[in-house]
Parts: sequence; structure tokens; C-alpha cells
Amino acid sequence: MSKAYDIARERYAKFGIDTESVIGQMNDFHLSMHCWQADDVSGFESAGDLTGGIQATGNYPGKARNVDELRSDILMAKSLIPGTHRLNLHEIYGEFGGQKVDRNEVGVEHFRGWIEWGRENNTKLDFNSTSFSHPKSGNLSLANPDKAIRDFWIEHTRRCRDIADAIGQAQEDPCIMNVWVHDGCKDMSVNHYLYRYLLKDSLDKIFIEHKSNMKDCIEGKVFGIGLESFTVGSHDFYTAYAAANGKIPTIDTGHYHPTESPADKVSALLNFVPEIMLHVSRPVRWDSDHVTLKDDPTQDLFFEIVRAGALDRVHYGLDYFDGAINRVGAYVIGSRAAQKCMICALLEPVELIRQYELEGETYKVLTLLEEFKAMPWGDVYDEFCERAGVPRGTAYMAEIDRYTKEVVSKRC
Ligand code: RNT
Ligand code: ZN
Repeated sequence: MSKAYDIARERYAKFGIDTESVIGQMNDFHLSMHCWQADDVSGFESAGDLTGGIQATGNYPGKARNVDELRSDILMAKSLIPGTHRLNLHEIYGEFGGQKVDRNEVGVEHFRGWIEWGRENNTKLDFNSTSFSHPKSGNLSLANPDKAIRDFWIEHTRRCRDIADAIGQAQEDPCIMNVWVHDGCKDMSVNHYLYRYLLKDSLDKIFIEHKSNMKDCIEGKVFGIGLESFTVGSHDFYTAYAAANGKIPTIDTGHYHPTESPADKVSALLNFVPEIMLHVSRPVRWDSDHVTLKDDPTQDLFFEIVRAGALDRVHYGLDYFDGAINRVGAYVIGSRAAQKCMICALLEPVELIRQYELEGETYKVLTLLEEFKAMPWGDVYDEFCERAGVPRGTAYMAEIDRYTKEVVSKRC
């Protein structure tokens, strides 16, 4: 145990915070790492462009080109992140064995290798249907007025639920499946009601069968690139849908108006829906999917979860894809940043602050909130890393540099 941790433990104890139990809680805090940071959302289907209103920018050398490289990068990143974490797969990351398997033909057989890999590497899996980067993606998928196209995507999404259910069964833990579709309009549209009616109808058809080994999440958004004027799956739409149907809304922190607080959604939604899914990201001016940092909006989000006593009602997905920096580094920075936000939230003397607030002692509330910004949470996080056998502080950079030199740089 380090001297610094010892001092930190005493300082927190004065406020009734037990750092030992916080470290215990951190061990139970599992991120769902997104597989798509390893290859800029390319997937293994074909060499087609990324479409659907999202964009990965940057050309840092050595992105993963196949399933082996992707797994290697993810395991490398995981070795530098304390705790045990899940992996969030997209349908386009199936193992298709060099065959053309269309989205309406995918099955659990394409994910057997992943299920095995998850078992071998103590990694539970989550899942996503993929509506983008496909000839039938267009501007509208599940909300397309053309029934044939709509049916194609309904079939795809149903099959994804079957896959998620099989994954959940194999890992004896529900697989969390997210549905995000890019559907929207670039320009003025007088068919908002029609598109939303169609999206609702498609979702009803997709969700018709209850599955006990998976959970459904639905993710809204403000706008996508090239689809700036209208988004069918807006937040209102999905919030209403989730509340009416007991589904899990996904809060992607990059999907709101710049002055809107994603953190403030937590307590509002959790009064109406059983659980929420997060896509922790970092928007820079738009939904740019920069690497997650311990910035104020992210910290606020974790404070709100802990203050709501909702630790077990949240699924902690990450969702960013920066092609401009070292991709393993991006995983490690973003994952550790989310953990740092969580540890700060767990180290907050919320009962004490709550009491001051209820007594009307606002200056004391502010005093504690301010003072706690400077408390030695970093020493507790370092101790957590140390006990997990993971480098503390900046020491992981040497490991990433070694891996980049020995493995990533050989990809050309
Ligand atoms: C897009 C959504 C969606 C995707 C991933 C790849 O704006 O955030 O979650 O980022 O499915
Ligand atoms: Zn997202």
C-alpha cells in the first residue's frame, strides 16, 4: 500500500468515506468497450465506406484489418485497464469466412468464434445491429416507405436479437443489444409523422418476441452528417417508446444539443424506464466521437448515476472512434477516464452534502463540492490499478509504445 494512498484513505475517512469499499465497488464496475475504436468502424464485411451520418476522421497507421488484429489490440488495451470489462460488438464484426453474408442472412454461426473468445478471455459480450455502410442504408432504413427495404432491416435487426440472445445464453449473463439507426433527412421534409409511424411499426415487429437472455436498447440522436434537417429516431421518440414498452434508452453523450446536459437525463429517465445504457463519448462542436476524457460533462454523468443510487441500473458502454491517434491508446485513455469519473463519484460524501442541502445550507453544499474537486482521488485510483496489477499513472505509455513498435507498426 503506498504512502500516498494511506494519506488519501485517512482524508476520505474524515468525511465518512471508506476508500477500501470504493475500490471494491470499482472492481464491480464493468465498462462495455466498443470494438469499433480498433478499426474506425470498418468491420469485416467489405471495404466499403462508412456511411449513415457518422464519420471517423484521421489516418493513424496500423488500424486492425481483421479479427485477429482486432482481438489482439483489444486484449492489449484491456491489459492496461484495471478491472474486468465487456466487449461491445457490431454486427459487421462477425466472422464471415470470406463469404458475402448479407445483413438479412447473418446468424449466430458468425459469432461462435466471438463467444468462444469471450469465454477464453473472461469477457462478456454486448451487441449492436448495423444499419450503416450498406447499399440499402440510404437515408432511411427501418423508417423507409419502401416496404421491401424496411423488411430487409427488420429481418436484420431480428436476427441480431437472436444472436444477442444466443450470446447471453452462452455467457449466462444478458447480452445488451443496442439499436441505433441513422434514419433522417438532409433537407426539408413534410413526412415526419409518416417516418416516425413507420419506425414505431418496425420496432414493434422487431421486438414482438420476448427474449430472456438479451436486453433491448434504443438510441436517439439530434442529427447525422448529411441528414441534418430531421432525425426520425429523435430523443422524444425513443424516450416515449422506451417508457411505453419497457425498453432501455441509450444516452450517447455526443447526441444532444451542445448546451443540453446528458447527465440530467439520468434521474428523469430512471423514473420511467428500468435501466439505461450509456454511450460515453466526447463531442467536440458536434457528435465528433473524440476520445472520452474526465471532463465536466462526463464527470457530471457519473455523479448523477451514483447520486441516484442507480449503479446497477446502468450499462456503461463507450462510443468513440478517433482514427487520428494511437487506437490502443485511445481505448486506454477513454476507459480509464470513465473509471476516474466513477471513482470520484463514489468518493463523494453525498449523504453529508444532501443533509446540508435539505437544511438549506447552500454555502456548505458548495464548500464540499468545491473542496472535493481537490481531494486525492488520483491516489485511490492508482491504488486500484496497483492492486489490479495494471500500470499506474503514465506508466502504461511504455507498454503501448512497445506494442505499437512490435505489433501495430508491422501492419502495412
Ligand atoms: C452513431 C451512434 C452509434 C454508433 C455506433 C457505431 O451516432 O452513436 O451508437 O456510434 O453504433
Ligand atoms: Zn452511440
